[in-house]
Amino acid sequence: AWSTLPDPLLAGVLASTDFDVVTLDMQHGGHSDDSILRCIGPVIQNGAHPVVRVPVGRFDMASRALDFGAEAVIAPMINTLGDAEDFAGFMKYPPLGARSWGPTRAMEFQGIGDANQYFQAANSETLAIAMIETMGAFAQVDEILALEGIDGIFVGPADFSIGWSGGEFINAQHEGMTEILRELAAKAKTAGKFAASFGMDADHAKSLAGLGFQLIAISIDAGCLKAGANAMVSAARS
Ligand code: 3PY
Ligand code: MG
Repeated sequence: AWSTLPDPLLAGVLASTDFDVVTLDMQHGGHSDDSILRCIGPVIQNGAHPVVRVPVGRFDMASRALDFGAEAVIAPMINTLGDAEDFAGFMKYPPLGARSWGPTRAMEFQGIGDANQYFQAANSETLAIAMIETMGAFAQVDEILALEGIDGIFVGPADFSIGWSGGEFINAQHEGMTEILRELAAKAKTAGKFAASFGMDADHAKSLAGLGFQLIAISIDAGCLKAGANAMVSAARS
């Protein structure tokens, strides 16, 4: 599920549905440092995995999101190998990266009292997900996937369509991108990583699954609310 309305009650409701994951979106959604801190708890308490998408280049926030209890962080616009290395550096403790110590909330949520227990597991149990959504990123995706500190990629089909069309249009569901998206999911698998993406609706999500994507968002919170409300009102009126 994709959370853009920055409210702990709403994030908790999303987490209580059949979605496995709730992503709190700081890039295009309304989430802030404060709402991330307040929403991760209700997501966990309602049985879903909390993920945070940070704003472009805010790798400091990636570390904070992990400290606050996020299990994975999605970084948008990772356009070069250097971007991916910087992101991984903020996500992983030494010797892999340079994350600074302070996961108070995360340890509380996981019921861990011993600092070393968290420290030993953190690099493998919190996931760094690099967004591949430009042609520059596509050109370097093999190198990005080969980085030990990057656990998976997230293909942003909307931005990707802008680059793929040479700035001609935006269409996250353009059929012409099918093979390149299949290729990206396959590259992730070959590298021993996973591929995630964003479905505009249920049918789009299904087609992404068919291309090999393993973690797929469906619409955004406001879209789910509208679709559910419209379906109920229409059924009642019919
Ligand atoms: C994109 O499609 O560009 C995205 O970032 C999806 O959230
Ligand atoms: Mg995008």
